[in-house]
Amino acid sequence: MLSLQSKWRYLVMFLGVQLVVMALLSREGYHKRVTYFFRIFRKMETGAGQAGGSHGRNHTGVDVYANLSLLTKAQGKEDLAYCPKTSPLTVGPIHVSFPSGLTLEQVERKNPLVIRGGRYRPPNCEARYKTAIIVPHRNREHHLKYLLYYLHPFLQRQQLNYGIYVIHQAGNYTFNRAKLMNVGFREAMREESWDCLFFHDVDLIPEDDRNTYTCDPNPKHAAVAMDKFGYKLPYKMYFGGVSALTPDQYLKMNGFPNNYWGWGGEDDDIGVRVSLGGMVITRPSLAVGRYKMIKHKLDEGNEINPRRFNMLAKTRQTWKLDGMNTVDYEIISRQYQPLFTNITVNIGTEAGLHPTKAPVAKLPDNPPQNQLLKELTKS
Ligand code: UD2
Ligand code: MN
Repeated sequence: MLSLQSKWRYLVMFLGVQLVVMALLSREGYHKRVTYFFRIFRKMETGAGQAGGSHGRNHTGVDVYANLSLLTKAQGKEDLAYCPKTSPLTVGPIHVSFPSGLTLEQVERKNPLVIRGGRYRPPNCEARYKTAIIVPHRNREHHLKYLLYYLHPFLQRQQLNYGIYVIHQAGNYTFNRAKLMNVGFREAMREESWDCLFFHDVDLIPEDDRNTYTCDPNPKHAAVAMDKFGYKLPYKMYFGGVSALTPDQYLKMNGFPNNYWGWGGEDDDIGVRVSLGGMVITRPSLAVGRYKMIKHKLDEGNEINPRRFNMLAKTRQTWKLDGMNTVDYEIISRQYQPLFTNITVNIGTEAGLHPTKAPVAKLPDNPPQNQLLKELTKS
């Protein structure tokens, strides 16, 4: 027979076990509530500095560096098996914010497997795809830092063999995004037979790692849903921001135009070239092709091109006469930096590579890019 005292003891033990079970069951829900709360705060903190903030549905996502610690250097293995068709490291939405004080050294430390020139290959399997990222650039070092911070782990999550090329326009003549892309195409292909080239604005950060940086059977427009446009495609033929082509596709449309100086028009010209080259534009879904654009103003030396509409009306007549077959430039330097290959190039002006008289942009006297390059070459 149980005594009264031991009955109480059993009752207390029973209640204790129940309490433990309840605590365990509610832990997940509790955790979710707490992280949700933190995310709201994080959002309030970062939303203030964003271009347009985060429109559309709530899409916060994970840290882009989460789970990359699973990657370690291979132990002298020679014959690696191909990586799986879908990377087990991708998760979907990525959290993107732009905290101040980020340095390139920090980005380097976070990406120990990236080698000189901004190259990477998966340590434990043979990549199925080789992708080059081409970034047209001048005087946007601040944006480049964030792009590198996010793009390196993003591409590693996708188990790609990749390289990042920054095509830096030398001097202070008018900027020409599309011509820089042609330079990037030729110079990247000179180094490696890339399967796919991603033409990438420096200020666009992908927000979902299922947006795979590989090519499709037709030219792909990847930046379909940007915060800047309320996470919608602004118009059907839009081809700006980030696009991806195989070398064959690129050459089929004679590359990009060289004659769009200043802001605007070149992206639409490229879109028209896709169809003139007998191809169609493919796109990821709006849920996956999401990007944040780092807020900025129109740059000095990239003033709106007033002739862009007239030029666009003539693409059908000009695309075979101007493009990859006519691009002329002079390489000033090629530097294999820890996180990217920097190609500084003179692309001249409309009046040729060495114009006697050309309008000159008022760039800062001591452009930050020089400081950055100095800083990098020191280490
Ligand atoms: C839009 C398109 C862009 C391009 C441009 C018109 C989006 C998100 N992007 O960008 O693809 O078609 O319109 O030309 O809609 N850059 C520099 N330094 C400069 C100027 C430009 O590095 O001084 C580079 C940089 O990579 C930048 C890109 O050129 O992201 C496009 O220029 P933008 O960002 O000023 O133009 P935006 O945002 O209107
Ligand atoms: Mn921009």
